[in-house]
Formats: sequence, C-alpha cells, structure tokens
Amino acid sequence: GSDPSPSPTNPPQQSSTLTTSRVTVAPPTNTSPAPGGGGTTCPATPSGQGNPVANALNDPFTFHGGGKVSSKADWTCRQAEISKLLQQYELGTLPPKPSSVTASFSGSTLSISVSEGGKSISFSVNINNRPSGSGPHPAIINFGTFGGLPVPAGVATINFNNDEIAQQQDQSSRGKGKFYDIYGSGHSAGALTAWAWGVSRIIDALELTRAQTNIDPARIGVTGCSRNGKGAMVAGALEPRIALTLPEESGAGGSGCWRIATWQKNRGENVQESKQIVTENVWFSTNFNSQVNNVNALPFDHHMLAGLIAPRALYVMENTDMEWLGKVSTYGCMGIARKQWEALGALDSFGYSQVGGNSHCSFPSSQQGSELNAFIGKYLLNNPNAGNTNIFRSTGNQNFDLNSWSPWTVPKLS
Ligand code: MCU
Repeated sequence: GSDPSPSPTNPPQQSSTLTTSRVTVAPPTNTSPAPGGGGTTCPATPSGQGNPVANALNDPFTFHGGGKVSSKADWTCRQAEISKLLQQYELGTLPPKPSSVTASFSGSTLSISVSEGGKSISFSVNINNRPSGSGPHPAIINFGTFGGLPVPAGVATINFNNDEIAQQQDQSSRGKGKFYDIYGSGHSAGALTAWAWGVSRIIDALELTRAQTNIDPARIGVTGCSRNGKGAMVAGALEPRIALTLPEESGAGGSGCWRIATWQKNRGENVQESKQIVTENVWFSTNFNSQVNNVNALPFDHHMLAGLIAPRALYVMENTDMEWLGKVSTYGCMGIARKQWEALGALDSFGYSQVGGNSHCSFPSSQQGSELNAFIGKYLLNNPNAGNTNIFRSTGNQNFDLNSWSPWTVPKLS
C-alpha cells in the first residue's frame, strides 16, 4: 500500500456563460405506474432540462413537471424520475437485468456468468471472512484496491474487481471492460454505471447461491474509496437491494455537488469540478460532456444522487484536508442531501462524517467505534442498539450556508 494520492491538476480558468433565460418544459402528457406497484401513478417527466438553478441546489421535492412531492408514494415516483434524469445527462443508461444470470460457489469463489443478446461474460468474486454459525450472514462488497474499511466480525467481505467490468485508467479506457463486451463499446454508460451493473449481478448471484454461501442478499453493504467511493455511491443509488452504502472520500462525482464545486472554483479554490473531471477519466457517460460548462442547467445535483438511497442507510466518510477532494462541496452537498432522510422521518439512516489529519483513503479510527460500527451493527447485523447513527459532523471549519443553498421546503412524507 502506497498512498494513492490524487493528482490535483490546475487547468486554466475557463469562463462559463450562465444561462439566465427560463427554459420551458413540455407539459406532462401521460403518466406511468409507480415503481414497486401499489397502484400509484407517477407524473410523466417532461422533456428538457427545466429552469436553471444557480447558487442553490435543485428542489428534490418538486417533480420535473412542477408538481409537489407530498407522500412516500410520490417520493418513490420522484426517485424513479431523478434516476432517469441522472442517467440521461450524466451517468448513462443502466441496462435492465440481463436475460440470463447463473452462478456457482466453490471454496471462497463466487463465479458469475451473464448473457444478453447473444453475448456472454463471466467474472468471479471472492467471499472472505465468512462467519461460521447458523447465519445467514451479511456481507460488504468492497470495490477495488483503494482504502478499505475495518469490517467487524460477523460480516463477510466480497472483493469486487470493478476495473474488470469497466476500465478506469484514463480517457483511453472508454468502452473497455466486460460490461462493454456485452453491451458494446459505444454504450452510453460510464464506468460508475457499469460498476453498479456489476454489483447488481453479484447480488443476483448471491440470491441464486444462498444455500451454498450462507450470505443474506438482503443485508449487503457496498464500499470503496476515492474513485471507487464514487462507484460505491452510484451503486447504492442505482441498486435498491443494497442495505448500507459506505462511500469513503468519494469527493467530486460522488458525495460532492457540481454546483458547489464550480462556485468554489470561480472563487479561485482548487477543487475538482465537472469541467475537469470529464477530461481525467471515463467515470461518467459521454452524455455529460455537453453539460459540464453549464452545471446550473442540470435538473439535479449530487444531493439527489444520494437521495436515491433514502430512506436506506448511507454513511458518508470524508476528509477535511484537501480542497481538491471536496472539503466544502461534499459538506454542503451532503448537508442538503440529509434533508431527504429528514422528510422521510429516517435521519437515523443518514451519516456524514468529515475528519482531517489522515492521508487520503486511510480510515481514521475516530470514525470506527461510534460511527462505522454503529451503521454496520444496525443495518447489517440487525442490532438496533448498535449506537447513534444520526450523524452530521465535520472537524473542519466549514463556512457554508446550507440554508441559502436549499431555498425550498422540506415536507413531512407519510
Ligand atoms: C477522489 O477521487 C479521485 C479524484 O476524483 C481524482 O481527481 C484523483 O485523480 O484521484 C482520486 C482517487 O481516486 O484517488 C485514488
């Protein structure tokens, strides 16, 4: 383990033109059934990006067509809409479950084969530290090689080689990896979306091999650090079977908001912003390239990526030490994301903890006992007394106005 420190680059300042005109969206013409059924009808999502939002984050509780989110059923509809918009403008399309997924378990190796449209791939993951005892037991899927959390006894770890599913060397990685072997190198999904697809296939495989693995597919956590923390966040957002999402120092493109980063950048702070991130790697869809010079036009920001997880459990770990990694932009973004758990009466399943004095992706012990273990205890080990999980804290001196950046009402949803 060498310290995989980020490479803070400082590209020349570009001036960006902010759109101030009002963009009209077509009125909803039809509606669609709510995900999960129950007879609820969701409002149709008008085409177009809607009105730009500047110096504030978008209102998660107003539908794209203007209607208000006023119940939990509405929230489910709004989440489906937000997911669709995120895929359209930033992440690329998440394909539906493939027509064939098969799996086998031998030793500690879970082997997964996937076929769709005449193409097939296979990959495998190791399930380590499987607890003995009757079970079934929970597990945490860990992306790649950066960082890593101290996982308590009673929880298995599953090592996911995400780079095999979608490469992330640099720009030349576009369309490379097993996801693209199935869906084609021109598929719109960026690497983050492709990895989420891979996580979903691991969970499919766990559902198929439950009797052999003794792992409970309903108690799965997901984690990763830095670029892989972005991956953990997107997997938690796009895969509702994940019970606990644990992104570590995900920064820009994970728990940071695009608008906050650009606002900081315009004040001369060296934070990673959208214009730069699309030149570094292939984490996002090429659809995002045409958005990065005008982030105020996005019909979402990353507080709403996080909101796709609500009310499931999310514990975000960040660092205060490097502006590049989103010291302010993750604090502001997650401080506002938290309001979605508040609306759902679920503040116990939201944590944001920002601690300095540790190098990038080295887990500080002050987050372990009373925070990480409380989340894992409550949401994976079924221990309701595992400790307080309503957490929002930073050891940094933050000077960010959460209220002026969220000038909308938080409803009480039931
Ligand atoms: C925080 O994640 C990234 C960051 O977005 C990149 O700019 C930097 O190059 O690498 C970080 C990382 O993944 O470090 C391991």
